[in-house]
Amino acid sequence: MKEKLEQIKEEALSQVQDCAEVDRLTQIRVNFLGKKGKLTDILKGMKDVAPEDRPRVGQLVNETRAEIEKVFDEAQKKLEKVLREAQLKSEVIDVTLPAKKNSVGHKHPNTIARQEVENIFIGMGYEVVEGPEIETDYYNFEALNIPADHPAKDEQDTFYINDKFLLRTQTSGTQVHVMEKGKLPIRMIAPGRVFRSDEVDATHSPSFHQIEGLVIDKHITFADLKGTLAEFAKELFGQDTKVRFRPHHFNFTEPSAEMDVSCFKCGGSGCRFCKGTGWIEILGCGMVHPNVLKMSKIDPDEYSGFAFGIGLERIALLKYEIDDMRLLYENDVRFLKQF
Ligand code: 2NM
Repeated sequence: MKEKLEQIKEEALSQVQDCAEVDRLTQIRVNFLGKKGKLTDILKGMKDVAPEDRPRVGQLVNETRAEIEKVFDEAQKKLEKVLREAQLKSEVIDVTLPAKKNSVGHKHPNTIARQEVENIFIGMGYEVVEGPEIETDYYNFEALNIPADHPAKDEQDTFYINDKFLLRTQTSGTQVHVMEKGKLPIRMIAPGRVFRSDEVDATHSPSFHQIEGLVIDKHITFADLKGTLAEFAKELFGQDTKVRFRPHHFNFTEPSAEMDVSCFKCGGSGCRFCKGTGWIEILGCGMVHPNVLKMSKIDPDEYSGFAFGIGLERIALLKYEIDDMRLLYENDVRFLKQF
């Protein structure tokens, strides 16, 4: 009996030593210690042992069992430790690696320019109002004192949807909507997309953006227009910026003018940027025509106002010294993300 136990123990030890997998170890454990295991078989042989020897033999079996169990437990712990270490090794994170750069996107140069212009006028107490891109002939032309036979109404310049509706060629329609509401005074800017049937080139596109401004109150004069737009130019292009007004014609304003700013590249001495003139044209403006006020039910004897229109792309091109408007629309991210 004793020899048999020794033999089983030796056998178990040798199998455990050779075992490198937890599953296999469990199998071996069952083979030796399980209900049908080798050690259990031995216990079945107890009935053949002389009764006086049974306690001693029983103790021996129990001791052997304890020893084998101990060996199994240690082997299992060892194997599990090896497994754990292998897993940890495979999951190692190098915290010293540089982080991946997060790409968060950026504003389009048009958006930057629009927000800059908006913020200057918001700072002067103006309201930002957006209107529809599809207008009626009345809001885009008639209400702005542009008669039916005016060349600007020509099919060549305007995208007509039908007899009544068209794609707005300027944002002034939005100003008319506000004037019609009759809440005075008005201090507003109307930014937005406009459409003209133009061929694409470095300075033209069939769709571009405008910011038009409108002020209506009692006693508004051309001096208010000049002071306001001179201040705007200084805030946009720098405090040293000078402005000049050249007479012009718009149907919706009288008198009308175009405003130039002193070249912010050369300071006015003349350079390639301002084509040697020292001045750069940036907007059209004027005193709102009495006919325009009347059509929107505002009494021109009581109220007067000034208005202006700025081409947004032109501002963006000037500010960022881009020489071709098409670059703003081709959406090459490598180009756009520079600004
Ligand atoms: C310009 C130039 C001058 C203008 C006029 C109006 C309105 F609706 F009040 F009559 N809004 N914008 C205006 C005046 C626009 O763009 C070059």
